[in-house]
Amino acid sequence: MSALPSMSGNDHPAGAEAYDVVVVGADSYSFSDELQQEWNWSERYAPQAEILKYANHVADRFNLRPDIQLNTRVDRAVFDESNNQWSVTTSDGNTVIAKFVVLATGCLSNARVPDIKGRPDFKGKVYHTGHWPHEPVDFTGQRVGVIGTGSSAIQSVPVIAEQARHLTVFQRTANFSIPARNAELTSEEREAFRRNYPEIRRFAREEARNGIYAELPDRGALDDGDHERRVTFEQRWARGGLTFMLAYNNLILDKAANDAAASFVRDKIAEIVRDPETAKRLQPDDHPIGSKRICVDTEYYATFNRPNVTLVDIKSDPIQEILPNAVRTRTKDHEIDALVLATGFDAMTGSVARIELRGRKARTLNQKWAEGPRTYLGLMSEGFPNLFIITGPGSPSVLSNMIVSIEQHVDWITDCIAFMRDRGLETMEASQKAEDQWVAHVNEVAQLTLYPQANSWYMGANIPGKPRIFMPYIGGVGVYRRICNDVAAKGYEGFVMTAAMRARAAAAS
Ligand code: NA7
Repeated sequence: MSALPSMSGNDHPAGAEAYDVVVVGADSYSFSDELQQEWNWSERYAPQAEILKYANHVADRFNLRPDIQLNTRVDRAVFDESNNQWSVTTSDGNTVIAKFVVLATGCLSNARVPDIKGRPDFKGKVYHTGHWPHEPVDFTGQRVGVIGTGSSAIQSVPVIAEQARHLTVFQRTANFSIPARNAELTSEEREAFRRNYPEIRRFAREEARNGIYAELPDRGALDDGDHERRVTFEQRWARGGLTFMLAYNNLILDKAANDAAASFVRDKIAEIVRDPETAKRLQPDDHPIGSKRICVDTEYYATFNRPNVTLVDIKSDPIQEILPNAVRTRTKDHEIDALVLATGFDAMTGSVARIELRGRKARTLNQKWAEGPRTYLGLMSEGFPNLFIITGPGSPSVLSNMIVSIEQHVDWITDCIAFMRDRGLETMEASQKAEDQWVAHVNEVAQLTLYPQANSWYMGANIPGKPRIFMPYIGGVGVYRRICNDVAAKGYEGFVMTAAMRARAAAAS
């Protein structure tokens, strides 16, 4: 295994084509061995353009385009209990009748634009990192402001700083970031992947906690002395990437272990950033490392050594309004020509919430989820028959390599629909009891970790008014897969299935 390049990362493209920002690790589809043998990944983190090329290639190679209707927004989907069908209405006014609806609406696809006074009056261009233009963006000669310091900002800032006349970064919360150590893959490394794909895929699906091809050591951070621990963290830092958090098996479980990792990264920031004041501001001190999505970067902290980059701490000097040519904080007007909002997403539930989904008794999913999302296995929600969710809340989802989890859900749902067809079953939905038990289990395991201690988007904390609930399932992708398989093997235990006749009779009575 050690002969293989390490696999990690499933970040979002932040700077898009224009920046050539490197973002995604060797996440790729596993459903076709021919596909994975053919494709030549260029780098450890393929850039946005390459990922888009791959997606287009897959669509063409498997002749998927005839089955995809692009540029179509679904406004509402209503379940008709009299005939057990969904009626799906799109924004162009068309309605489609379907027996099953699968929500593959994405966990980080609903960009969040903060409501800052004066924003509409800003005279320059405003970009959200989640809606980056497809054509190249060039900031040469401009004064640019970036609001936010999550993954998207951390990847964009070094690239924008190279172009901009001046870059001002408005930071509310400092984040932990690990060097990405991106590099071109050699042909030997590519060959090693190709030869070992069966084992790589097996390991990622069945053994890895988060679907990443990286082993979790059987040691905790405090099992090592100070020197050994430092050496281990140094090795992880040198290797780079998200697997820093897998240096020990208890970094996200044990506060003292976590503190050791956090203080190692804080020391690194102090070593890299020359101005002690700026270094201090960049050192996170209000959440355990990894409890917010850990970031990976290329020269993020070093960028603050550049003379054309300023860091503004908007916790102590809050943004008051946006003027036509500046961001006004309490103490100063920071003049800018362009503004980049790297302010994140209404994660996991945001895209689903924008669709008017009506299940039994015309109740909407938003009404049902008013106190937080409720699902059984993340796959279905009681009262919404034949409605499946891909990587929904209550499944490993964003805590895992997304493609591993997406493929598992797609396979499970496909098998389930085939099972129903073979037996003449018409509806399937989560039982109330199974859902309640699963929600309790998801919460219980989350509480065993340090995750709930951060105001993260995992908790819904970045959206004003959103219920604070740890949304993904932390039990691990291997464990979760076994649970889903067991449920299926027991005839979809915890789900209620009805035959066509019975379903109609029940609806009529
Ligand atoms: P994130 O990680 O949610 O980061 C958003 C950043 O924007 C974060 O630093 C926020 O500060 C900041 N933010 C959000 N709203 C505001 C307002 N109103 N004012 C100032 N600052 C604000 O989103 P990303 O796009 O970077 O990454 C999302 C995921 O994509 C990432 O985790 C990877 O999985 C890929 P805060 O921390 O809330 O104080």
